[in-house]
Formats: sequence, C-alpha cells, structure tokens
Amino acid sequence: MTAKHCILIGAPLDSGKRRKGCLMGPDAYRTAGIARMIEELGHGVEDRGNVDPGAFAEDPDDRLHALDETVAWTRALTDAARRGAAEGFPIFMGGDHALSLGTVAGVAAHAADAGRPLFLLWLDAHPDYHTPETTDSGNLHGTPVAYVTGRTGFAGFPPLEAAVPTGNICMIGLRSVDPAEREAIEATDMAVADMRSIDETGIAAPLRTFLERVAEADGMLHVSLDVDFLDPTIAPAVVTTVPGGATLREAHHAMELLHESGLVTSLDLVELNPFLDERGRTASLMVDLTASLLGRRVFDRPTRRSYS
Ligand code: EXY
Ligand code: MN
Ligand code: MN
Ligand code: MN
Repeated sequence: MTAKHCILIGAPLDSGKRRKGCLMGPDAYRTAGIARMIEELGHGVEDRGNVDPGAFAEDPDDRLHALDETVAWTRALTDAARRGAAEGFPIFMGGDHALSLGTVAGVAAHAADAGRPLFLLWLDAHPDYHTPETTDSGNLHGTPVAYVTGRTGFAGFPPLEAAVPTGNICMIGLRSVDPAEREAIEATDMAVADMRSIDETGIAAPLRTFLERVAEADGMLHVSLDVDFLDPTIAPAVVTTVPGGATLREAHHAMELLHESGLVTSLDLVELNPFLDERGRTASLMVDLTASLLGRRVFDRPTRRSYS
C-alpha cells in the first residue's frame, strides 16, 4: 500500500441549513480517534485545525438561509482545499454539505493546475443539485453539486476557477430527489445509482464502472461522503435522515473498492450532527469507513469502537 500524507482540515460550517449541530463535527471526529486511526494504518497525518470563514454579514433569515456566511465559507474552503490538495490527501471534516461548495471548487482548481481531470463521487441520499433559484427550502447544503458544475444562479459566490463536468460525476445512494433536481439531472450525463438500482445490482457494479472511467482518464477523484448515505438505523446523527440507505457492509464494501482502486485523492466527511448521536456511534462509524477507504481490511478490523 502506498502511504499517503493525510491532511485533516476541520470545516465547522453549520450555515447550510437551519438546524444546528454540525459545527461540532470536526471535534467529534478528533474525539473518535481519526488521526490515530490514520497513523495506525501507516499513513502520515497532520491536523491543520479548523478553517476560519473570516468576516461575513449577518443576514435576515429570508429565502436563502445564511447566504453571506456560506459565501464566506466557500471562499475560505476553496483556498484551503486548493492548498491541501497540492500538498497531500486532504480530509475535510464537516460541517454540513454546504462545505463542498468550497472543497470541491478548490480541489477542482488544483486538478486544473496539475493538468488532470477531476472526478466526483457523491455518496448521499440527496443529489444536492439545486441552485439558489430552484431550492424550495432555501438551505444551501442542497446546492453544492450545482455550484461546482457551473450552473447559473449563484450570484455573490466566488467565480469557479474550474468546473467539474457533469460527465465526471457519479452519485450513489439517492432516495430523496426533488422534482427540480430530477429534471435537471435527467438533462445531464451524470451517472446515478439510486437505492433501487443498488437493490438490483449491488453497490459494486456502478462503482466499478465509474472507477474504470477515472482510471482510464488518469483522473483525480474526490469522494464526498454524506452521513445520510447510510441507513439511519446505523447512522442516526444527521438531520436529513431518509430510510432505506446503505447498510454497514454496502458502505464498507464501497470504501474497500475505493481503497483498492488507488484513485481517491481527497475526501469530505459531511452532515455529522454530534448533538443527535448515540454515544458517538455515528462519528465512530464515519471514522471506520474512512479507515476502510485508507486500507483497513476486514481481517484487521478491531472489535473496539474507539481508538483511544
Ligand atoms: N433537497 C432538499 C433541500 O433542498 O432542502 C434536501 C437537501 C438535503 C441536503 C443534504 C445534505 O444532503
Ligand atoms: Mn438571507
Ligand atoms: Mn448531501
Ligand atoms: Mn444528504
């Protein structure tokens, strides 16, 4: 196994929706032993602490929730991600999914600097493909894929250095798609494996097909893992629970295939709300899944739930 230089970047962004708690995510991952786990797998690890969004205007809670705050985070995270991707394997510890407006934009800018295409694997119950113009909820955590693919409607957000082509995106785990998102997705060449298709084919089939394409293109691969990709019975610590999600083994199998591919170059861990957790089990599960992505095998898996 090739050792990575993992760079932990905390993104305690909680502005992408109204219910609070994701700001505690980075410290929950630290408490669950993410750095020690990475070291035990033989990788290097450096914790860069938490990103600071800088100043932003408090805005009234009108149609778009916390717009200025999310724009400030997007700017700061784009910079942090661009640097992190140039220096190692960044792991962005969220924070809600609005953080991916910045992390994916930054990683895409780095890939363009490096002259390589960026691919994006979106593991989520939701496609997060609204624009600020189509969202009914006004919650910007439902918009990052639209932003990073260069859709219009993001007035006030930093202009993208490099967009991710929709043909370079694969979404797995979908089971809650709004009508405007469905219509927009159907007009693209995005690869989509909803839970129904996973029932039919298993999770490995769409993932292997996607990974072959990434390998053929010598692409970089960013993985964005939303807690609600998982079934809420195993991952309760998230606001946007949707029944019928990935099982423990489906999720680990996906991570194991990603590890074996050797293609993953950056990772988001998003939507963990530790306030809703049960004795840290969701935080620990997300750390365990990260371990599988970084090379832990079933044979090596400890029976304990923490690394301390
Ligand atoms: N589509 C819904 C909305 O736009 O409000 C739900 C979005 C949930 C987003 C979560 C993080 O994946
Ligand atoms: Mn507002
Ligand atoms: Mn999401
Ligand atoms: Mn989601």
